This record gives sequence, structure tokens and C-alpha cells, in this order.
Amino acid sequence: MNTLKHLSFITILSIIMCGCGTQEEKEYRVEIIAYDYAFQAPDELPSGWITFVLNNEQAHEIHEISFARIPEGITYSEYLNEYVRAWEILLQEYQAGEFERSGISARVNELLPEWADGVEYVNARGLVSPGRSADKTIYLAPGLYSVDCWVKTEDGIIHLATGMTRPLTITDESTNSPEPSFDNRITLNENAIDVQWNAETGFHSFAVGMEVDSEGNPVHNNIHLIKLEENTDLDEVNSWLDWYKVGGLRAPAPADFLGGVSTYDAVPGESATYFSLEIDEPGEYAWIVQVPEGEQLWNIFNVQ
Ligand SMILES: [Cu+2]
Repeated sequence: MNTLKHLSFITILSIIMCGCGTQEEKEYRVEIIAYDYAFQAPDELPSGWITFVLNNEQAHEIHEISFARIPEGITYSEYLNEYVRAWEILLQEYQAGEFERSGISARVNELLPEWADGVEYVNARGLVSPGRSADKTIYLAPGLYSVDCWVKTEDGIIHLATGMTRPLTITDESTNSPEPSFDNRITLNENAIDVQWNAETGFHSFAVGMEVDSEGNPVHNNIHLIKLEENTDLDEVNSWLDWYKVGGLRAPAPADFLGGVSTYDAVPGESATYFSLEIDEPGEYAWIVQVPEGEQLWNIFNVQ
């Protein structure tokens, strides 16, 4: 990881956090440091566009930041004890073979609290391998959120259940930050990843749009950039990206993840999803979108 770049993250963060900047519109950056298994992050932030830097340079495992907005009237403890606990039980039972994959939704509906439908995910999941940092810029409205990592340990326990979670209050105050500008656009079509960019080393920012089906639902909900090694098996990576699968999203990851997003609200022309990452060395890379097992959606390319 480029040390200068990292230093500049910290410097920008300190300037913004001390409130001594000018009133003009500028990016609002916040660094979240990941450890195995905890986050170091602020408890409270203003509302609006915020660029979160997931710094995974201290950890030894792959991590992500997922933002879940907790429904009004529900506390963070209730979210952990009722909602997260339900997913934990589901996962344990499923991994123990107590029901088939087709039985997941019935069982999870029994386990989840009544208010579960009110939990709103904002750009969940942007996987970052140890030793790396990546950004994503999201709009957070005032409310109570949980910042979580849903990756699993080697034993199949979600990081969230081992302490990788924090409450975050978004206040009525505003970040006064503009919707982000970006260098490159990615459009995810049903059978193709369309990326307009110069694949070279350096820092790159992206806006993601998804094609929608006849009912208006996005055809995909995620994209990741990985660095390929000689033995990287993209079919294996695709199947590992499936959280529900036994062994899915379990450490260690079968590839080196530089960043990306998962989202449910980005459609073409409405660039609601932004992420940035750094390509720190030449080599072979791939954009990969998780699709059902046996299908393939990736673009392999070389960086000189
Ligand atoms: Cu994690």
C-alpha cells in the first residue's frame, strides 16, 4: 500500500474532523480501521455524503464495512440480540445440515423479529484484503446505524458476532459535502461488465450503475476487483462470494480483494453507488460479479 496515500487519508481526516476547514463544499472523509475482530470508528457523524476509508492494513483477515440502518424505536442492543442473533442461529443450523438451502427463507422468517423488514442496508459489503485500504462514498440520512462485517471466521462464525460491529449515530447536522465526482463509470449488464477506464496503477474512483430487469430490479448487486495470482480460480472465487453457502465468505479468502461494492439501489443513470481503490502494482486483475454457482461473470485484464 502506498504510504503517502495513506498519510494523506489521515491528514485529510484530521482536517475535517477538527472542523477547522472552510465552509466550501468538499469531500467528507472518515477512516474506519479494521482489526480481527473489531472496528475503530467514530460514534457519531453528520448526515450527507460521506467517504468511508476502510483501512484493513492492521488486520490479518479480509473484512468489509456494511451499514445497516436500524428501524426507529429499535435499539442497537435489540438489533444485535434479535436480528443479528437470528442470522447467527440460521447460519449455525444451516452449516450443521439441519435444512436445505431452499429452506433458508422459511427458517429465517421464523427466527427474525417482526421489525426485521425495517432494517435497511446501505451499500453493504465491499471486500478488502489484509494490507489494503479502499473507499466507498455513501449517503447517510439521520438515524441509528450499525457498522458491521459479515465475513466469517475459519470456523464459520460471522465477524459481527465476534465483535466486529459498532453503533453509529448520524445526526441532523450536515456534512455539506457534494455528491462525489468520479473518474470512471461501471455498468453491470446481465451478461457483461462494462468499465470505461484506463487500467493502470494509481488511485481510481468509480460510479456503478446496474441494468434492471422487466420488473425494475437490478440484474446484479455487487462488483469486486481482485488481483490474480497463478493459482486463482475464478469459479472458486465466485462460489466463495456466496454468503449463504457453507464455506462462503469464510477466511481465508481465495483471492486478493482490492475493493468494490454491493448495493441494491444503483440503476443506470442514477449513480447512487461510488467506490475508489488503489492499484499498487502491475499484474493480472479481474473484475468479478457474484452470480449463481456455475455461471461466470468476470473481466480479466492486465495492468502494465
Ligand atoms: Cu471482518
